[in-house]
Amino acid sequence: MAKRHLSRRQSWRIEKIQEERAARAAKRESRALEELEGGDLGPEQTGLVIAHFGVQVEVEAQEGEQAGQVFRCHLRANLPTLVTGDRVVWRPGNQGDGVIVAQLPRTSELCRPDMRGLLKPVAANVDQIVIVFAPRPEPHANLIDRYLIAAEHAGISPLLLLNKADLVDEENAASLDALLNVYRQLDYPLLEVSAHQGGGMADLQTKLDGHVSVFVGQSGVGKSSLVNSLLPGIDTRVGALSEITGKGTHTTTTARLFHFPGGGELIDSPGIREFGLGHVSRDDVEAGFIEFRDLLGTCRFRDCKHDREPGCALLKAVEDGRVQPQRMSSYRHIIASLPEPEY
Ligand SMILES: Nc1nc2c(ncn2[C@@H]2O[C@H](COP(=O)(O)OP(=O)(O)OP(=O)(O)O)[C@@H](O)[C@H]2O)c(=O)[nH]1
Ligand SMILES: [Mg+2]
Ligand SMILES: [Zn+2]
Repeated sequence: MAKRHLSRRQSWRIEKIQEERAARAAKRESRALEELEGGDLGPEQTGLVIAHFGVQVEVEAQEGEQAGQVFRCHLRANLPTLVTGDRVVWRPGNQGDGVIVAQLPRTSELCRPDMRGLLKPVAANVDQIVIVFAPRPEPHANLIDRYLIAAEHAGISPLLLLNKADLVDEENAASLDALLNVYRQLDYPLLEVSAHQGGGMADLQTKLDGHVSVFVGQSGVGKSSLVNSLLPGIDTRVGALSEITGKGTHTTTTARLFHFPGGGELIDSPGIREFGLGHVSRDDVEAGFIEFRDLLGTCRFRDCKHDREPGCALLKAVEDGRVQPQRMSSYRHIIASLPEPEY
């Protein structure tokens, strides 16, 4: 479709229509909430947010007779943004609806900036980030490094997961192996699996048992397919790659939490186009490169930018082979993409 240039008047109309639509939705929501609050609400109890839909969330009851049942809940005003994995206090209403009263403190929070660069939590209370990639769509080391920084920043252990191992062929084997080697050398845990053919899936299950994990990665790498393979009967939606671009088609639209029968939880999240790191500082980025840790602070100049300064410990380490050139260039790329610091 050809891009149409909208006149200012047209853009203004569209914006106005969207505003009116949002206002109507907010009004409907507050009426629904009023009605619930006016009726007979059950006692306050704890629950787990298992999915998020615009102004409402799905909460799984954790106490009493209804434990395990799912309720569509409305949010009281002034609540912080809730995400999948959040623990909440809520009150059941009638007909499977409920009201969230409070958010309980989080033990961890994985965040990423939204389109406007504002920090947005993606999942709460997880203890493992599974960074999924595949031979197709083509993996980007820089994206993996960004996830690793976010994981280190949030204090959550990462697990690197190459899915679609059945698609490794003569053409892509060498470059994939080079990519995997970068992370093997850094001692990051790494698994190769195929959601379709089942290879490696038992090892993956062992790594997930007893943990609260979140699957992250580009659209189309097979996160939801992995969920379906691990949890027969779940049947969450998967989508083919675009024939034109070879990229994922953004099939999963909301993060959703699943339980393993033997204990542990898994959150499937929507794939991303790009993972900005607007919320971290230069120091955070450096801390996210674990192989830099012993080197930081040992450059000749205290304010060394590790660019071409004499006596730079990082540049020396690259020369000596202690830091991999690929990681150094990834580091530079990420630093260059950070917003200018404000003084
Ligand atoms: N060959 C092969 N294809 C796979 C495998 N796992 C998933 N796929 C295919 O990859 C495509 C994308 O799978 P999804 O599970 O929807 O990917 P996703 O990561 O959940 O994508 P988003 O929800 O868009 O983020 C589908 O066509 C799957 O059938 C695998 O192990 N081998
Ligand atoms: Mg998906
Ligand atoms: Zn330096």
